[in-house]
Amino acid sequence: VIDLYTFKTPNGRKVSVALEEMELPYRVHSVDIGKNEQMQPSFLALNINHKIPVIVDPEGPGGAPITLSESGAILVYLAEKTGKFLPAARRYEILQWVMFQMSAVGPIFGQSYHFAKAAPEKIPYAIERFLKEAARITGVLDQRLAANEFLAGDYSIADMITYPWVAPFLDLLKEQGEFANVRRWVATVGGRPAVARGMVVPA
Ligand SMILES: N[C@@H](CCC(=O)N[C@@H](CS)C(=O)NCC(=O)O)C(=O)O
Repeated sequence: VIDLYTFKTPNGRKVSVALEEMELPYRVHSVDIGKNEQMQPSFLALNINHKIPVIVDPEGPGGAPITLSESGAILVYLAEKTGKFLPAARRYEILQWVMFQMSAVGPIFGQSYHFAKAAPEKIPYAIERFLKEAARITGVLDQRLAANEFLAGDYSIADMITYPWVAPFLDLLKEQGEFANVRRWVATVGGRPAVARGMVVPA
């Protein structure tokens, strides 16, 4: 059984969605980052970068255990372990969109949320800079999804990794654009039972 260390955030839910989609048995360990539990020595032993998600798979490559952080690496690992959602024919396009998520969608949406909602001080320059960039990135996804049902060929880890950030953010970006193709894709991906199950982990 895979141990998943996670919390109710977009980055954590990428992995619970993937585990549900791949039908891999897993055990959930909630790490409350609101209470700084990620700073406890027992968690730092799993990830010196003190961030969820982390998985521990006792049956990793070559049968040896593996401890893995960084959601992009985790999703590639799980896809290769199961042979699902990363087909060879579309591998590099899927990885392109996985990396777009990891380098653009996640970090910029995270900063947008921080400055627009969480920051103790409202800094108009920062709010505008990050919301504008989040809207530009969503516009890129919208263009891609205008001509494609999913981000890269059939439904893949690229969609699983992007959905948990984009679905809750459409509301924050409602003044920045309509993003009709992204909305259609959010409805399709969000309608998958495995996605619905993964998005409520940890309970
Ligand atoms: N690049 C990382 C980002 C993970 C991340 O930002 N995790 C946040 C929660 S969503 C966290 O654990 N923050 C706690 C901290 O930084 O101390 C990934 O994709 O796995």
